[in-house]
Amino acid sequence: MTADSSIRPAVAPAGPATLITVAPTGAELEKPDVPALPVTLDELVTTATECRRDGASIIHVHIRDGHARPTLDIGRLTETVSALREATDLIVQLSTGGAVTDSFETRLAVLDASPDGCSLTCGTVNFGDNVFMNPWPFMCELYVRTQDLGVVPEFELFDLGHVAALHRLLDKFGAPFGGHVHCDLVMGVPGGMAGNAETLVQAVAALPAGATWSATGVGRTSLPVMFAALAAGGHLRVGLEDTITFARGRPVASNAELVDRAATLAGLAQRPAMNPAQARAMLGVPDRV
Ligand code: KMH
Ligand code: ZN
Repeated sequence: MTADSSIRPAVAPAGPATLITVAPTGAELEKPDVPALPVTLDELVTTATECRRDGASIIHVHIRDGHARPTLDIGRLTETVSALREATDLIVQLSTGGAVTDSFETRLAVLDASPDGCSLTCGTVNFGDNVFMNPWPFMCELYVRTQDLGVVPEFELFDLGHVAALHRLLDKFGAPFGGHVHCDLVMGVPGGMAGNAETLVQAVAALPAGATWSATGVGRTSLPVMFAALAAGGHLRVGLEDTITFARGRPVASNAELVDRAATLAGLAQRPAMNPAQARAMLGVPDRV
């Protein structure tokens, strides 16, 4: 057979590249229960470097104190942002959700650490036996602060009602810093929306026009949500914050293996992992000066 530029490859690219976010730590797990959890700055930087190598473009960051307990200490957060920037070109997204026990005041102050981005949850949700509080006035104050300080928010949606609250927020205050709306569907939290393909399709259909989105399935919903997200044109978030079991009876050995699996599946879907520069362009996150 002769080469012919009009012959198309048998497997055409299925869509845009895949943004992979790693959420390595969270605020709920304890180090003795999950030894692979990065809780020191050194462990976090090593994790970030490995995850960047394996296909992540964003790191969603919760930090711990000297006793490995969750903290929003502004000095530690600032040091963490600069250490991650020194070691990698990942987009550094700080959690403003913190732990369910954190005050609104300390959650708002997270932005003073000058991250590239932050999470912004669009409503209160039952969270296992606890309640993750995000009342409307708090959401508004946090959103306006992201606009004033030039931090790109990622809208965390744990429930379909959060999608409605996102529309309300954008209607009232306009576009986010960076000009682009990117959401993360956090699925399968006990108390939030279910982690399955039917729910994902409903949530995606309700998103603002032009928004991009990632999805993460908590616990055993991790794989169904990942496959559904890839099929529906979405992006992926993985990490120990959301999943501690790699396969039945087999704990996750490292965040990097979750990123590696996500990148492999994205590649099989003909939507390979994007790099941080591509992610910045898609999300409207400015280059670092
Ligand atoms: N730790 C949860 C209570 C976020 O990072 O913005 C909230 C959370 C969401 O993880
Ligand atoms: Zn988080």
